[in-house]
Amino acid sequence: MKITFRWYGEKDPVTLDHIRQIPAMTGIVSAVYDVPAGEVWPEESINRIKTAANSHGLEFEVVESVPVHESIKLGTPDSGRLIDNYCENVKRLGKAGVKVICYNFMPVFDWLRSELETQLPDGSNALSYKHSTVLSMNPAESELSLPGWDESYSKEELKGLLKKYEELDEEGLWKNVQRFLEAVIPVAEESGVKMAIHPDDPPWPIFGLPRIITQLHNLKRFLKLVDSEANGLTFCIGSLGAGRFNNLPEMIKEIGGNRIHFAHLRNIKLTGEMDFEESGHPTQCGSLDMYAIMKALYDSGFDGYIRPDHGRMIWGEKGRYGYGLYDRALGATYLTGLWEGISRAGK
Ligand SMILES: [Mn+2]
Repeated sequence: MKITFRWYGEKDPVTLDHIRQIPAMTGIVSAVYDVPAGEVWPEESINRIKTAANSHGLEFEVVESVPVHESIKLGTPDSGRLIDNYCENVKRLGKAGVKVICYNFMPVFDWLRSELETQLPDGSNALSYKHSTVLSMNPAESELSLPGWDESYSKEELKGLLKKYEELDEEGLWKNVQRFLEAVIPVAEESGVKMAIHPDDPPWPIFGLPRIITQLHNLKRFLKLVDSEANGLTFCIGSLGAGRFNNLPEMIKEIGGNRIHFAHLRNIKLTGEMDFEESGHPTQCGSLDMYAIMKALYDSGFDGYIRPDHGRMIWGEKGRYGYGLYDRALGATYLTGLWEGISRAGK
C-alpha cells in the first residue's frame, strides 16, 4: 500500500512543500489540467509534474483523471479518434512511470453535491448532498448550478446532451464503455498501466442520466467486460458508501484485491435515505466502518495506492472545496496508522 495525496498542480494553494511534510506521504495524484478533454497531453507537461514531484521527494505514479470525452460515452462518430487519443495518453503516461490511471464514465456531471459549505456542529464546514434539493432542479431549465456541474455547457447544449443520453439509456452506455475498454485495456497492459474506473458519485441516476458504476452487481459486470487486471477499479468509499445498498467490506471481498488499484478513503455521515454530509475520516465521525473497510482491503491482498479524499474545511482554512490541506492531512495520518495496525496485527 502506498499513501498518496491529490495535487491540482502549480495553481493549487496546497503546495508540494506542504504535501511532503505529511508523515509517511509517498506521492502525488495529479493530472495535466490545461488540455481539453479528448486531446493528447504533451509529454513535456507530463514530465513537468513528475519532475516537480520528484524534486520534492514525492512520486508521481497515479493520474486522476484522464477525462473521457462525452462523445466516447455517447458513442458518436468522432469517438474513434478520441479513443485513439486516449490510448496515446495511456502510452505517454506509462512511459513517464505512471502505474495507475483513475477515470470515470459518468455522463455530463461529475461528482454532485447540493451544498459546498454545510456547517457542522464543531464549527467546520463540509460538502453535503440532499436528494430533495437535487430533485427540485431541472438542469435544462433552471439557471441554478450545483457543484460538479460542468458550467462550460450552455443551457441549450445541456438540454441536447440530456436528450441524447435519454435515447442512449443504460444498455447503450454499457456498450460504449465496452468499446472503450476493448481499445484502451490492451494499450494499458503494454504500457504497464492499470486503469481504475471511479464509481459514480452519488451511486444513483441523476436527472434521468444513466449511471452504471454504482453497486456490486454492476462492478462485477464491468470487470468482466474485459477480464484483465489492467481493467480495475478506484474503490471510492465515499461514493459507493452513499448508497445504503452497498456493503463495502463485502464488496471488496467479492471483487478481490487484484482488481482494486486505487482506493479513495473518506467517511460520510448518512443523514437521510439518500442524503449525506462529508465527515472527518475516522470511523467515529461518520457512518462508514473505516477499520472494517481497510481490513477487507488488507485481507484481499490489495497492494495499490490509497489517498484521503474530500476533507472538511477546518482551522479557518479557505481553498478548493473538499481539497484543503489540514483535514486531508489528518485523514492521511489516520489512514496510515490504521493500516499499520491492521498489517502488523495480520503478520
Ligand atoms: Mn472519489
